Amino acid sequence: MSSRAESLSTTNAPLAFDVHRIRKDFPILDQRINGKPLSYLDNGATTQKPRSVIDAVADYYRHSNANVQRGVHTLSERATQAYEGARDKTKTFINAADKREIIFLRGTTEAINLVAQGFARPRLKAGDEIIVTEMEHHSNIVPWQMVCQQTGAVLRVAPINDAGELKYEEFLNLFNPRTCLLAITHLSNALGTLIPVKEMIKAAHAQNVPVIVDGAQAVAREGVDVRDLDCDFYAFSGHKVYGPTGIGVLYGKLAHLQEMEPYQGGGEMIRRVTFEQTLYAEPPYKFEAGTPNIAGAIGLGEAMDYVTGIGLDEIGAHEHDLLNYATERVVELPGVRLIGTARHKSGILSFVMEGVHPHDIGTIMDHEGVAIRAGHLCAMPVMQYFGVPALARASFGMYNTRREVDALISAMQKVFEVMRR
Ligand code: C6P
Repeated sequence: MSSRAESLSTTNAPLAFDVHRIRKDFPILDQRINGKPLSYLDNGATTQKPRSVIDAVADYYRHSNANVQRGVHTLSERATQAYEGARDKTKTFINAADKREIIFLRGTTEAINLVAQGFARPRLKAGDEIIVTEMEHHSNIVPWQMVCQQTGAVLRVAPINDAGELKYEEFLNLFNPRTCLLAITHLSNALGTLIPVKEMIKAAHAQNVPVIVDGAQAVAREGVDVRDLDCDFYAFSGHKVYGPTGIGVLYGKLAHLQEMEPYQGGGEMIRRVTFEQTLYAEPPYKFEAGTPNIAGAIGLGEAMDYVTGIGLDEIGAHEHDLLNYATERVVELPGVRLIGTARHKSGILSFVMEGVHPHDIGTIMDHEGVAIRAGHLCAMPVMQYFGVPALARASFGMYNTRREVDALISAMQKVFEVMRR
């Protein structure tokens, strides 16, 4: 890359934010795919891992591997300390009031299912209503449909407009005395729309309606303060915040967690078991049945340290710069339509190209070394709204550069070239 291109890559980023130094922390980025330098633009699906996270996981298996909470030997104490240390870090990362409010699970999907089955199901009666938005990921639709089927409750959907923004007045009009829960995304994975979660939580609480926020896409981009948001529950996945797969977090207000039913039984989650009766442990252990993903939690703690070290404001500013730059360049291309043009967006650029199926876009781009996602993005209702079978989506992470956006644009030109031959 020329030094001019290098400096262009970071023109609008804050001074202290050095994307090239950051890139060196991610070993996977330094490779060629199909003979071209890798441009990894699929961070909405999963983020890459810095060396410190990879090392922390390997180090745990090399030096401290043991089961947690049960052993009296040194390794078990070490593992327990590291696992609980990760819980402390998570508490700080999202500014929870108490570490008992942090439950480690497999990811966002499991966290939402736990709230659906453990919190909503025992409370819902036939005719009660749950509100979601039209831009939800399937993980924030299907668990609610399942609980509606089980209880006779009804799903109500807050509509979106052509820019992919929530129709706020119509959202407010959905509330009525039967409304029992609001389940909303913080940042749409298909449209990149940032919705006004804080305002929506306030509106729901004014009607005594608890709120769960799906933070899968927001947590690595916006910075989350659960006390400032005042959400009842917040769900996210470790692998989208530069941590390992198979580990995620449900934050819940302690009072809710104390009342809530566990939805899996087994070891670790009990206080006393007899054949007549079982007494459950206190939160968070009540919800962590079985041996947890200890290495995953440790890796997630390390990822949070890494992200905090770089600074979420800096990461957010850098990704906004990339999104703005990419948007400016994409709108210049004839035959390309952006899907998701909300005023408040973050990190995600979805589009369709005239006469080309998104899967072909993805495949041709891969030949150019550019990794994007193509498909329904687990958001079929969004596809239905925009009348498309699928989307192509570039999604940015802290290590992406303007040069990679340029590679994306060249790859898009290549797509037209190949398909119009
Ligand atoms: N979205 C994407 O490419 P899990 O699979 O549990 O880690 O996360 C599920 C999930 C929930 N909510 C939102 C807003 C999401 O974006 C995701 C995961 C990936 O967009 C995979 S479909």
